[in-house]
Amino acid sequence: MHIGGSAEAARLMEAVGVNADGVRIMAPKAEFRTILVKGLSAGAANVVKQQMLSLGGEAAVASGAVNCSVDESDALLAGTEKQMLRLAESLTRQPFGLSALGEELKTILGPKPEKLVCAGRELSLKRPLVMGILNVTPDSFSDGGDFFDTEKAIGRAKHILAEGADIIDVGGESTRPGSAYVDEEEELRRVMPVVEAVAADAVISVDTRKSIVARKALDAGAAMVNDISAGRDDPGVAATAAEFGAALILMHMLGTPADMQVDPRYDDVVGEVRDFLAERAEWARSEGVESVVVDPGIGFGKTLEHNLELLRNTPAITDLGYPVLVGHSRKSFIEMLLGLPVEERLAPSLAVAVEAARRGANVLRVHDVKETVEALAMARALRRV
Ligand code: 8Y7
Repeated sequence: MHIGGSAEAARLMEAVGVNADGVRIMAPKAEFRTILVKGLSAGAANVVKQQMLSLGGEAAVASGAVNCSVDESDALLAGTEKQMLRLAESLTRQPFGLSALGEELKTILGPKPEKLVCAGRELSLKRPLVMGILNVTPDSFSDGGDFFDTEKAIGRAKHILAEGADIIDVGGESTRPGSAYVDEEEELRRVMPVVEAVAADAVISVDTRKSIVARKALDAGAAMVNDISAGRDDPGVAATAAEFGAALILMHMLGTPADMQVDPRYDDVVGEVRDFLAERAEWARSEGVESVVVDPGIGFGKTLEHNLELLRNTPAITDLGYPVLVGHSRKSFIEMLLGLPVEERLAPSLAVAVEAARRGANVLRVHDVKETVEALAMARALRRV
């Protein structure tokens, strides 16, 4: 994992008085990176190790890889960003499937997305964005359905904006574990008045799995579609988002909202979530979506340890090259760790927001907008980036 290294190094170099060319050349030498590559053949692991050593870096491989007494080995690459870039370049000319690894390393080392374009609006990703949650449902778990009343919901949307939210996520279908199905008329009846009331003044994301709901909300001025099924329930969401130039949030979920928390299992939770998101993002792009956002789906078919592992490894998701959304706010994994009821999960939710942002998350989906904006601003001031 790396933490804002070359940006900090570049800033220090500018302060030293280095010119722009110098910063470009030297900053990659000032950032140390470690990258874990999984499942190389013993031969490939040896090539990677030799290359990395010749570049002055290191590649830690299984002891049996050297004499091929094991078939496979992971490799922990360690070196400066510059050494990693040179490794990527040389691997693209190698056999044993290493050219694909070279290309993947280039994506990981390449520039991170700087903005999110959605329906003609542009959101800068230079700082993490805060997405305020607005559930327009009678059974949402953490606000008890307080905002089901349309007037109340519109008032709440305005409040979320005044608190500094960059985006409002408006949802008419509860996805809490075991929740009931909501038909499209009902979902539209809940969501549309809010979208119509605030779309002119705000970036609205519509939280829906149905393309018909997405279409009506986008038509009324929404700019994003938040699909927790990642297009698996209704593949039409991607073409619909594409038609409006809207951003599409693709979230990982194991199982369905009804059964997802029944004994979720993974061999490698980070790898499986990452591969799923890579596949869904490719699919969305093939449907014409230009602004894809990926989301590990905290709490959607995950144990406490799965959630923690995904949050710790946020960089493995940002490495895909798409903006990353994290939705951790007040979720039950906090209760599993700390035993706190939902109304007492603010402090741990803020800690997760700060740590996720530090690891490269671009959008934080939260209930407590004002507190999250303040926590992120303070944390950012201390990092100077
Ligand atoms: C998430 C979400 C929920 C999330 C995205 C809750 C709708 C449960 N969680 N959408 N929705 N990511 N993209 O606690 O983590 O808010 S519903």
